[in-house]
Amino acid sequence: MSDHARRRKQGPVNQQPSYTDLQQAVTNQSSLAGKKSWNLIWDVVDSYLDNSVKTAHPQYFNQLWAGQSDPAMIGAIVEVISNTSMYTFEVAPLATVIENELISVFRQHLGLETWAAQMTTGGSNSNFLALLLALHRRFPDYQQTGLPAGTKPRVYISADAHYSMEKALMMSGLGLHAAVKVAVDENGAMDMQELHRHLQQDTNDGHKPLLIVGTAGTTVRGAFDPIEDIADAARRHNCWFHIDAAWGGAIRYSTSQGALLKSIDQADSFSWDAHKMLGVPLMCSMLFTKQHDAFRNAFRLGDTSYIFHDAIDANEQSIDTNHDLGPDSLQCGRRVDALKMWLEFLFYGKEGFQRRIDQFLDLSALAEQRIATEPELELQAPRWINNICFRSKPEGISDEQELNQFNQKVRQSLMQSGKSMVNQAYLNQALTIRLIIANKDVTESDISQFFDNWIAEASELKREWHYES
Ligand code: ABU
Repeated sequence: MSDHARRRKQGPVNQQPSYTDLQQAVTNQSSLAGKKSWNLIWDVVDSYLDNSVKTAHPQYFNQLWAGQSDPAMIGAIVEVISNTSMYTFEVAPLATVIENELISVFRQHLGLETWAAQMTTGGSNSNFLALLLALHRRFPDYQQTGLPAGTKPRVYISADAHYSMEKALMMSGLGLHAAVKVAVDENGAMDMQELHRHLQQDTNDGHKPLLIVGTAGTTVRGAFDPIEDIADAARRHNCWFHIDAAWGGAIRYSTSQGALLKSIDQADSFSWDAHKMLGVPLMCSMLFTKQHDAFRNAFRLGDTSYIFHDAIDANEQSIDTNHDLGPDSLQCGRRVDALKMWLEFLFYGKEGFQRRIDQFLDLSALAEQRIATEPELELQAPRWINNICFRSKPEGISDEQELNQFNQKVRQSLMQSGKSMVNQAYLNQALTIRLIIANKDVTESDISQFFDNWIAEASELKREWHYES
């Protein structure tokens, strides 16, 4: 296993196997089931790891998470060995204490010392929970009766916000028609004039503004919505203010950019995925809220006497049952996501995290400089943090559709050759290459290598392009 872990940082980043080949291999494995063969198990382990994308590779820039860290990886393996669930102290004693301590450490790092917090299954889940908290505060009978008849709540998100908020609206029963997508400015941040206009218009039309979601680090541009202005608007319209900082939360550690999050204590809730920039294995997510009884009010319900014994056994001195984390969670079974993060923190400490985030931002500045010096590359959006949005703009190709096709092809060729993996997205109608620097092992030479790879592939394609046309 350790051999595999080492190899995941070397060689091609991706084997790009075909679906048909993989399906054939898996079907063959299936036909060998039931023989209690350890050889089969190890063959599958080898095949699985050999055919996985090497997300710890220094040429993997594809997602908002990357890399591999030994303390965290050990935590993830130990968590599976212990195989327990976070709902009761009874079955997860040390895990409960570690989770509480980890939350306390992160509260302190983020400057949210007095807030309540819980671990969730991911950023999408945190955003859904934030919506439920907002609903419970506004409609105290929500648990029993759902929405009062005739109420038309509205939820405000920026046009660049993560799609999970729309799923949350669907799951809550509010439906997508409750979503108001607020336009963004030229830097990708929520346009405050537009937000005010929508709030006023909706109030006039009899809707109930319920929740405003500000994003701290949008998925494509890495933009930060104006926190203080949104907080002010939320106060004036009696809205819950949630900050989705799944991606950008770790920027709090940055010595140069940490101020982007300086006013987060003005929000009602704040979500953060530590598995993104802090590089621990997925998942490791948290939801923080200023409203101390919010989790209890929203999530405590049902007959739980079969599992949470604190009410029943309160007088039995011999059983310590007052530390269960389950009652305030939306899940029943829940993994011990805290352990891997706890080991990572113990190993690197706050200073280690600060150095890591500063390094991401330094390398991002380097990438930006390289783009500026290359005549056939262009930066497509101002850089906020460690998202770099660029594209090739080769001489002789000016049609926007053709540029989209060209850049998509370069990306695909790089991926197919296993040289580099980088993602694509759209900014308005223009395809953009989204380079994410979130692997603590990436160095300056890896960034140079990435651009060398990109430019070589683009030059080759440009020759073919002009030849064919
Ligand atoms: N939860 C957002 C992750 C998306 C990405 O990795 O690009």
